[in-house]
Amino acid sequence: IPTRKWVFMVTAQTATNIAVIKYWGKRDETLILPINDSISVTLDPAHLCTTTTVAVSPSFEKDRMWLNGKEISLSGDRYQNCLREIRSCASDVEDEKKGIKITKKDWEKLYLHIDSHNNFPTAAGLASSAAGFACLGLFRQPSALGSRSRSMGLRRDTCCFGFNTVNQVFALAKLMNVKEDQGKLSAIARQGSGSACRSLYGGFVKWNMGKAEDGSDSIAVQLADEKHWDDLVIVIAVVSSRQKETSSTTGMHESVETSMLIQHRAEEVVPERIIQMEEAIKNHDFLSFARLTCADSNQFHAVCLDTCPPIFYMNDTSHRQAFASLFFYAHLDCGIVIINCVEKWNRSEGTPQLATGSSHCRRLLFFLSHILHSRSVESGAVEPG
Ligand code: 2P0
Repeated sequence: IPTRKWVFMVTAQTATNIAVIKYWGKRDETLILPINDSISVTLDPAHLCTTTTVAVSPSFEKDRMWLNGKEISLSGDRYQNCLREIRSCASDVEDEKKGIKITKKDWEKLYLHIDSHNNFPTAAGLASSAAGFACLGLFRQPSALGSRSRSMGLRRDTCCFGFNTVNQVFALAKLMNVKEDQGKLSAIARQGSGSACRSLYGGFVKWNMGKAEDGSDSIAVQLADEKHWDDLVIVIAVVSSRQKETSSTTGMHESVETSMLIQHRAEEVVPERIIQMEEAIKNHDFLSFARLTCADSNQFHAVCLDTCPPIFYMNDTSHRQAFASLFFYAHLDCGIVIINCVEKWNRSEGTPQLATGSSHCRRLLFFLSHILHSRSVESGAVEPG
C-alpha cells in the first residue's frame, strides 16, 4: 500500500423487497437460517432503495458506519460476521492511474467507512435491512431490478439495519473486487439480515431455507426477472412511518419460542404455498397470486397473535382498511387493497379510476399497512389519488 493518503470508494444501490410468502422464524439465530422458504418481489430502486458508499483508506483508524447520516455501532455480531466474510473473499484491486494497489492481504489491515441512506422509512415494515445489507458487496445490474412501484409520501428519518445489509454487502463486494457468485453473496447478506438475501436479485425471488448446518445452501435464487410480469404494479401506501415496537428479530424469536401455530405453518402450510406461488408467478395467474399473498400475510399475523406476549403489527386502521380491501377485491378483481381511498372508490359510481384508467395498469396490487405491519395509527396520512 503506498504511504501517501488516498481514499478508494464505491457506491451501490439496492432495492427493498416485499414478501408474498413470508419468512418468519429461525432455526439458527447466529447464521440466520429460516424455518421455511419465502418468496418476495423486488421493488423498483427508483422508489424504495438503499444507497451505500463504502470507502477504504490507510488513514482510517477503525471500521465506522453511518445510517441516514447518523453514526451507528458496528460492534454487533451481524456486522462483524458480514465484514469478516466479505474480507475473506476480497481480491487484489489496482488503480493504475492513481497508483493504488491493494492486495488480498492488505484488506485484512485496512479499515472501512460505510455510509448508507434509505429513501423510505426505516424499521416501519419495509424490509429496510434487506436492501442495506445486500449493498455491502455486489454489482447491481441496472436492468435486473424491480417491478414498478409507486411510493407516496415516504420519509427517511428513522433508523435500522435490516434492509441495509444487502446494500452494504453489495457495495463492499464491489470495492473489494469479490469474485464470488451471487449465491455466496446472498449467504453473506443473509447473515446481516435474513430478508436481505432476497434483494440481490430483481423480479421474483425465492429464499431457499436450505438443509446444511453451515447455511451454505440457504441462499436466494431468482424465479423470474422483472420483465416477466411487467404489468404487475405494486403500490405502497405508508400509513405510518413510525418504527415498529417489536423488531422482526425479536418478534420471530418469541414466535418460535411460544407459538404452536408457527410450526404447523412452517411444516404443513408454507411448502404447498411455495409450489402454488411459483406456479402463479410462472403463469401470470394474478388471482392465485393475490389469494396466496393475502392468505400468507393473514397467517403471518395470526402467528404474531399466537405469540406470547402477542405481537400486534396490525392496528385499527389496518383492520378497517383490510375490510375495504376485501370488498374491493371481491367486487372489482383488482388486487389486495387496504387504503382509505378504496372506500371512496367503492362508494363512487362507476369503476375506480385506477382499475381501468390506465391500460398498462391492468393489475393493481396494493401492499399496505397489514403488510407494512406498522403499529401506530396515522389515519389519513395517505390521500386518495
Ligand atoms: C419477510 N419479514 O419475509 C418477513 C415478513 C417481516 C415479515 O423478513 O432477524 O429484518 O434480520 O433476519 O429479515 C423481516 O425480518 O429479520 C422479514 P432478521 P428481517 O420479509
